[in-house]
Amino acid sequence: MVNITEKIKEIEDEMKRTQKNKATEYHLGLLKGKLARLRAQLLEPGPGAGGAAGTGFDVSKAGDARIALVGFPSVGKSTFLSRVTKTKSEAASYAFTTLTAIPGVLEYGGAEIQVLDLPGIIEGAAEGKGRGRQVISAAKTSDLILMILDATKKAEQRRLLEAELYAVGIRLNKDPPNIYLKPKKAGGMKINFQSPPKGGLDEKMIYQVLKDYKILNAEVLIRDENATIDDFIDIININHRKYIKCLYVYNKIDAISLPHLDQLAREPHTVIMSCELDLGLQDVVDRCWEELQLMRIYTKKRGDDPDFSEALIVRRGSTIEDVCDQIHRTIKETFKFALVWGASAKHMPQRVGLSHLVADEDVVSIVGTKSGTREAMFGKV
Ligand SMILES: Nc1nc2c(ncn2[C@@H]2O[C@H](COP(=O)(O)OP(=O)(O)OP(=O)(O)O)[C@@H](O)[C@H]2O)c(=O)[nH]1
Ligand SMILES: [Mg+2]
Repeated sequence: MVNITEKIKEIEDEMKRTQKNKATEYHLGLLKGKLARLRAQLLEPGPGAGGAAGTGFDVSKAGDARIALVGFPSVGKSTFLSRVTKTKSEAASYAFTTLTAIPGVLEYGGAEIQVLDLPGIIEGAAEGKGRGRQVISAAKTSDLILMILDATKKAEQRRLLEAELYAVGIRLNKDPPNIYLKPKKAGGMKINFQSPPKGGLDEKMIYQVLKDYKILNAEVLIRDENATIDDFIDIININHRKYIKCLYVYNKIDAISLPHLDQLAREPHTVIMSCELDLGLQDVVDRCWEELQLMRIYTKKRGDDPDFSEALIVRRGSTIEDVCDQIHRTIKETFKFALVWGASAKHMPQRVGLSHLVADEDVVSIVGTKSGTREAMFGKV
């Protein structure tokens, strides 16, 4: 049997050789589908995949969220970890200083975020070069990827890294495609478009790729007019896809010119820093917090000052009800009203119900019907 990696290489070569035009569109679509299937096989442990290929490092999740530091060797990942957390991760001028995953804790106004320093990855990581696959598996478990880039290196480093992550099914700063696909036992193919497609996806293409996946009966509804064949292939392989936010962080700006720095800083989802000069680090941390879309809610007992040492962490868009659930699952049963101080309150304090939307750093006091249970209602139980 030909090795999966070799088959992948063959398809990639054929794709490179094939000119993109109307006539080759369907053939290229089919090749993309095959490629995605092989890559999924590569990540699955089992015969042909070379053992437990998809497992990451043995670091348990801790804190309110996890951030993974991903980048080529020597870009400053470990230096960054040592600067923003109390953990010291060895940093040195030679490549591959870090050989395993090193967790640190970033404290942010009462929230605790786990930051994972990872070994540097190299081109071909997706196919298993170096510790690439392990690093990428660890990145897949994170809520945010910090792609650490060396500002002194060529611009293509970013594209190369993105390609590695793409190959293992990580989609950065993107929502899952708005496509409905339901394979059926019988009934043939029912393919519908909510509005005429603009992204080059058509019935023939969908039919052909599904057939290649041995799906002959299915219901398909393309809800997004801009959906592409890549999006459709992602939907077929949705169990192997992970949609993760990514912040691009250019380090070592102490070593580049001002115009270059200015240009980098203008790229979307990008921050710049110098770990060496301790420049821009707080900016990076603030941006991380923003990207995680979390909020810190502080609780207050009646008559006491708010407790700012510990925060309840809820997702953006949360209500008082979510805050209650975060404190204790039974607290809603005796809930009467809540008092809120902070950005979400019209006046201080505002008396609100369960559906009130809270804001980051709000102070909340929950008042229950039974005075005996009040003690249990404040703070983490
Ligand atoms: N000029 C400059 N050098 C830096 C900066 N940050 C880190 N370095 C240097 O870059 C080198 C690599 O730093 P590390 O933190 O070990 O890099 P890494 O990304 O963890 O590398 P691996 O573990 O090998 O993947 C070290 O010599 C650091 O002193 C910076 O802001 N400016
Ligand atoms: Mg390192």
